[in-house]
Amino acid sequence: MTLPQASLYELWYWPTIQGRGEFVRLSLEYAGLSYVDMARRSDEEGGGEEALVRSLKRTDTTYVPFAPPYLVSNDFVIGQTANILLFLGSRHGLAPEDEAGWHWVHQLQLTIADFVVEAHDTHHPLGVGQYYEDQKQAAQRRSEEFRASRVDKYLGYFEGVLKRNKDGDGVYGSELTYADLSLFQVVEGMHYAFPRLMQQKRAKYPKLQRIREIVAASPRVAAYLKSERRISFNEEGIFRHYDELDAPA
Ligand SMILES: N[C@@H](CCC(=O)N[C@@H](CS)C(=O)NCC(=O)O)C(=O)O
Repeated sequence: MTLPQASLYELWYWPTIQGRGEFVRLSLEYAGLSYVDMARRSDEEGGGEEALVRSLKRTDTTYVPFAPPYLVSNDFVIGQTANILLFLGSRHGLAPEDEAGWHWVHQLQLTIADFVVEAHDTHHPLGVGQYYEDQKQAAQRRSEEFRASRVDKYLGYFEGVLKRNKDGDGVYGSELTYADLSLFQVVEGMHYAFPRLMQQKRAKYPKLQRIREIVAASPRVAAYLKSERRISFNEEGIFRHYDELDAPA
């Protein structure tokens, strides 16, 4: 497969949301890799949602992904967020080189993926194909449980992982990994979606707050966050703010 431009990678993801694509964007940006966010191009240039959907029927590879995000490199096409990050991390210095560390960081990324599903299901507990407005009651009940037990279970787990690493600020060793970039995104997303809840919990998770600050201040990510490439959080993505789903005032 030959890329049309001098870019290393094509990223295919929904053009108007951060969603799961953001975990990939953050790794690409942090590592300073050249990529084209394909569906964010204009319709004339071959971008847009329809182009993304059409691209999933691609015939130039046998490795057709099930859903976005997916990445195209000169070698192959690769889907599933955690898998893409494992690939990028291994190739571009964002994953441990030793076997145990390599699997450990992948394991953490898969746990983040589980958390992302649960965060998404707070506003869509009955089904992705139905409007939020048609499942508001169920969303309230689901969010109550999420806030009461699931958030602390996951964030407490990640805080413990960070605390146990005595060699650096991230989840493993002295260097940041793709899982640290993903934890930044999770904390950002949670603050956007559940601002009151996260304000109450802030002091419980100093290591997570620290990794959030470190990633945000890293020069390439800082430039990215200020750029037009960073799509704002909104009510189409995974982390959505619905005031009624947040902790009571
Ligand atoms: N496990 C996959 C989930 C992919 C996924 O659910 N993608 C969403 C957008 S975030 C999508 O467009 N899904 C279409 C579908 O499931 O029909 C991953 O982590 O990449």
